[in-house]
Amino acid sequence: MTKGPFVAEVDAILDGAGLTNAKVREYVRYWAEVTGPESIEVVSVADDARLVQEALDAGEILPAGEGLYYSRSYYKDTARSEERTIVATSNESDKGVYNNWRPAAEMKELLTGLMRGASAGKTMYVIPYLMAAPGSPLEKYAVGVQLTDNRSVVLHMNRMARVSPEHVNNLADPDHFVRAVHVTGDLENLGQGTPQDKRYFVTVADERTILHFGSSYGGNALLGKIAHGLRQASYDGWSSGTFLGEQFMLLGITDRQTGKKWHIAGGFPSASGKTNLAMTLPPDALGDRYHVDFYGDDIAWMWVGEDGRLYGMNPEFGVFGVAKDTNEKTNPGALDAIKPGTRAIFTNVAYNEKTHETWFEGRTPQPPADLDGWLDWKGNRIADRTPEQAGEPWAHPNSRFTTTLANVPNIATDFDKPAGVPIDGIIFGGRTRDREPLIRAITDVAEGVYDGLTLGAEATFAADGLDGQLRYDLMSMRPFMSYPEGPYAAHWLKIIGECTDQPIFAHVNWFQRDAEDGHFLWPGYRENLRALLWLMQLRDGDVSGVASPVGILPTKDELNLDGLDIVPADLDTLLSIDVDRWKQEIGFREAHLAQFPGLPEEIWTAHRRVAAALEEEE
Ligand code: OXD
Ligand code: MN
Repeated sequence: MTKGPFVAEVDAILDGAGLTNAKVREYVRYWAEVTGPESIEVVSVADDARLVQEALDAGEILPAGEGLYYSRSYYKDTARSEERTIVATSNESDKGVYNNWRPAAEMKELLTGLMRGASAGKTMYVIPYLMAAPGSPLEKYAVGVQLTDNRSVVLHMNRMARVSPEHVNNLADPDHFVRAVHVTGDLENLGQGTPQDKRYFVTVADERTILHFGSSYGGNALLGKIAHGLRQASYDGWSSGTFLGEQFMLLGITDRQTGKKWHIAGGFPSASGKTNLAMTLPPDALGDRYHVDFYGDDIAWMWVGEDGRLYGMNPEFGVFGVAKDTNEKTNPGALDAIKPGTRAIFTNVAYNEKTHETWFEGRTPQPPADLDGWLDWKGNRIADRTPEQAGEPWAHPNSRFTTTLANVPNIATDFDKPAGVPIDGIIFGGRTRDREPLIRAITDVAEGVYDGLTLGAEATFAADGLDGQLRYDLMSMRPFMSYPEGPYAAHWLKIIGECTDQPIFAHVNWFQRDAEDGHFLWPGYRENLRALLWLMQLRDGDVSGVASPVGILPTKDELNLDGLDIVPADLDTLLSIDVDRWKQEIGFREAHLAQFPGLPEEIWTAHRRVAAALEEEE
């Protein structure tokens, strides 16, 4: 084949960067011809300091203190867009309730059209990445190459994934990598939220190709994270029959007295405290005895190890955390992870153009008193606000910080271990003011999976929350589902069923409130460890709890309450269930599950068993 001038030029760039995988080169050439950038650059994390300087010089990011950076995204581009997110395949039977399925051929044609020539005048960055520790048993599912025309996206990827050409050069199958194409588009003319919306965030799951057009916000633009790490991974895990890719945090607990170490993974719908729990520290009174290790705050891939245990790992290399309400009480570890020198990037928080400080709601009880130099997340001067605007937030509610895992002070020393860690417990927890006790443990696998499928949290908008109904968010994967819910449940039963030493399941709730005055019954935050310790003791047979129709609850004596001041009546409520409320909940759950064709019979059996046990309760 004779090479035209453009192809020869691309080849020279890839040679210069040492990118030798012929299939990757072909992919880069193909999309360079479609998107038409002015130049191409292959990225490695070693280039980060130079790229940061270039982005500072270009005004794309701003200095935010020593070794800290600030970025602002277009004001209509600040969050994931679920309605614009699609999973496409060539097989209509992949259509589920939540995956927004469309035919692959149609989507590829549409996206190619939108992307054609759309990177004109820009640099196309080639980001070879790995969503795993090198040597992981799931490494072959973790390889990807993102193309992006946005330098700030590169800086974020350098923090969120392992980035280097070496991750894609010597693959056993050179064609087995995720093709992840990101084109920003003309953000000011995309009709966001209108009938003419041009944004499309498509995962062509059976071709392992991601095509995202029309955003530079992390959740839509960092393709290693949500599109690959969750949607593609869960599809790969299912189609290979070998693993689960879930929106789960992962932590470890060590009992220094006995030397025991446990690991817990868990799914929490948004605004239910997942990141804070993942990074939690023990309460002061238990700090001498227990140590908590942080592994991951957002994604876990889980598989069955040779010893018959469930293993898990966090495929990410960083944290893309919600800034709002991060403070010394809620998450001191996160504050350490974004302190000067960490090279963290803040997005859409408030920024002081004179002092380079940042601030977001909940960082301190009150915003800075001296308004001089402060700009809100849109870049407008706070001091110029009219009285009507005075109450508006300074930071966007979905403003973020991006930092590497290693910056979190209690990062596990073995977080990078390719073998992953054995999982002892899987927990689910949605923010609910009633019905859910502090913790209820579930030892039956089908009942545990059923509990994950019926995970819900209080709706955040009044309109969604009819009659105290929860917004169901199965396994906290609703926005990331890539294949139908029936097979999804069957795949869960298969993977956990293959374990000869199965993890225990549990449902937790840190947010129960008093029915009369609304106060939180449980203090939350670091105290949450007490519930997890009980769960691990139950798994080890050191406590036995009391049976209830919806699982095993701790007795008051079993829960370690050393140093905790809690009103006895509140504790009674936290450790009991409201049978009438649960009977009503069962009806809601039935309607929720009935949407999913092909749900395994074991799940319906578990549902009926819980319903019958509730009927028998006085
Ligand atoms: C999310 C995230 O949107 O983790 O869930 O950023
Ligand atoms: Mn998430």
